[in-house]
Amino acid sequence: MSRLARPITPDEVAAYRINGVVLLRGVLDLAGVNTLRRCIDEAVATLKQSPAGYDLSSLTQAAERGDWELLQQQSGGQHDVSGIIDYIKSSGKPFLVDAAEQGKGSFLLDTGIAARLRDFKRFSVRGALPEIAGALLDSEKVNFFGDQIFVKEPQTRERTAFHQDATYFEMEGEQCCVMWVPVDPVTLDNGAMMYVRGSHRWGKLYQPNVFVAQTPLPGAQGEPMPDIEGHLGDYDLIHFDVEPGDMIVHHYKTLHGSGGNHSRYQVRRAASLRYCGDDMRFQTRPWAPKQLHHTHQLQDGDPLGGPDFPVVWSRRHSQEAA
Ligand SMILES: O=C(O)CCC(=O)C(=O)O
Repeated sequence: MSRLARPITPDEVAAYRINGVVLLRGVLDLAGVNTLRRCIDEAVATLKQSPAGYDLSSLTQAAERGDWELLQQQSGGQHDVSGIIDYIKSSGKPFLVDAAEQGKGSFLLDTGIAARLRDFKRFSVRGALPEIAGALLDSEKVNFFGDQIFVKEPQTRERTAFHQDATYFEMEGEQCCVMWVPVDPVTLDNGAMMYVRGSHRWGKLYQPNVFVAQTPLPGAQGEPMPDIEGHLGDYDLIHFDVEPGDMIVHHYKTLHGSGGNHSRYQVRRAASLRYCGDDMRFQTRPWAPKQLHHTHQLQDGDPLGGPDFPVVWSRRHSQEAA
């Protein structure tokens, strides 16, 4: 669990609402961040055993070599990997890689760590993070609903394609935020996140993509994502250099992406934690990545609740405790 190192200010709440993203500098105690780092390392060490764990660099490299055997081996878990690679190839869109980078490092991703690691769950559902969500979402209560880890080792060439989280998630509404919590110093050189300022208010739901190319997920509905990578100068992009103890929070409709890791030594490890407020409702999206640990049977329009969407903060309890 992590403690709030300082209160969230009204200016930070306003920045989140207006820009769709806010940097919260020095908001987490370092003991909490150290616990998170240990959890991320444990998840990475056991990535091969996780049905939602992927080494995206080894997959893109296998696709480039045409190693269908390896791609098929990876297809039994969260994603039909070989089907997706086939679909990327038929879309004619390239993998998004920083060409100058040799590609010695890997882009690693896993989903649902809170369901596997007790300390990761405590970090997500108690202490500072639910409290921050309460402050930013202006909600009576906050539900936790999911997590991922994103690791870019030194000399990783794979970018994270610009995307909008909303259409990867089976829900709709406005009160949903995503916390990107780094456990390493991060700058543009080793893969800082970039956000399109104000894009959460464009009134659009974009097709989710495959993360390492602009190709949409098979069957995905929504507006085609603009080619942001190809026209970076046309967008109002913001990024933040961050240190352990900082976090970046974005609205789930804010467009964002990141580059590869060009550092020779500095790994870039982060967790992404997702929280919902009162107005969020369940919405089926058949193309959305499977949440393998979920067991609910919610119908479209149902409020979120139950063990997959636990209530982790409420205004009433926080006022009583104050
Ligand atoms: O770390 C990354 O490159 C991607 C993170 C992301 O897309 C997210 O947290 O929603």
